[in-house]
Amino acid sequence: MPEQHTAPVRAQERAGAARAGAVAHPNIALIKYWGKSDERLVLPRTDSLSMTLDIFPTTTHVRLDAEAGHDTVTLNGAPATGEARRRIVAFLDLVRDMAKRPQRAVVDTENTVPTGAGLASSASGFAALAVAAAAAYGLDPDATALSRLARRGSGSASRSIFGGFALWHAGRHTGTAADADLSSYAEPVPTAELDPALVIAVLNAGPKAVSSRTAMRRTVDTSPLYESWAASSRDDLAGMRVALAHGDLEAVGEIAERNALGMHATMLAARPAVRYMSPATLTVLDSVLQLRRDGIPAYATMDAGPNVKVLCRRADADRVAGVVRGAAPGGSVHIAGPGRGARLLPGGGR
Ligand code: 2P0
Repeated sequence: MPEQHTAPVRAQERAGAARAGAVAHPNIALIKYWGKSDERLVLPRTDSLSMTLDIFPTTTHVRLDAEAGHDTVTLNGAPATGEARRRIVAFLDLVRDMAKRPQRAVVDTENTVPTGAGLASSASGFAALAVAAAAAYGLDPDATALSRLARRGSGSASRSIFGGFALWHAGRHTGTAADADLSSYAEPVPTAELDPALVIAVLNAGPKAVSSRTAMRRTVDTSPLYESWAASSRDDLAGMRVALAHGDLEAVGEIAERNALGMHATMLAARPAVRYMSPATLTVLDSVLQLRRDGIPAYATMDAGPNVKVLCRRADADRVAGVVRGAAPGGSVHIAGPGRGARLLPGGGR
């Protein structure tokens, strides 16, 4: 085949494939995303920084169906309904718009993380969907474009495109919507040798009372503490980047813990208050303080739920997990390390 035909043929093959599978992992923010500057484009008020995990993968398959009049979405073996379905269909509409292909899709997603429990299932979910849907619809985005696309599904998903540590840029809040959209994406953050673990205490795997989307909107709109947290989060990010570059786990942990507690303080001051922490959360936080008193570097972070994630050295993870398990006998405790970024499964995923 003459050389000049190679690229178009490949593009045609991609366009013809119409089926793809992808896997992505959740991430836990050490510098939190809490608050949007644009709801439709999912632009955050502040930069955030996370570690992608090596546990709790989401696997998603997307197949185009030229005959179908609507999308079929299955989550963990059951038809998706309500808000979950609406968000996935809106995301597919965006991909269809970009690809200029109208076909409806059959989406099948398996989450291994408890959905809606503040463990970032929307991060792994929309990262896997972005990778699979882009491929199925014949798009060929680079990692930055995939991160922007995943962001439109759920902000934190922009970070799960990448493995290890990732920084999500809030982007420019001035100029056109297109400029703002282009300027907000995640990218990998180089770190010195760190060998970190996150010990994850799942204290209540049930769905949360207030969605993070609603809670962050209420916080920005009503919390008198919000602007000061956003300002301090910028300083925290600068300190975090230095701590990661130096491989200074104690500094990483101290900054992560204060950033998370500050975020929860903004919500407690919202009107009406949003409180995700439960008595079990506080018991685990006490056990983390005790670990530090005993000379083990261990630092807590919490998201939009009662669960606690404890950052420590990999070498200390079993001991930390034992202490956390003792503090939260009703929960389950998991040890995660840094995981890989979102990726296509070979052979269209089947
Ligand atoms: C984070 N969280 O940085 C923060 C900290 C929860 C607490 O990202 O509205 O599900 O879909 O963009 O990504 C949870 O928010 O929210 C979240 P949307 P998302 O991980």
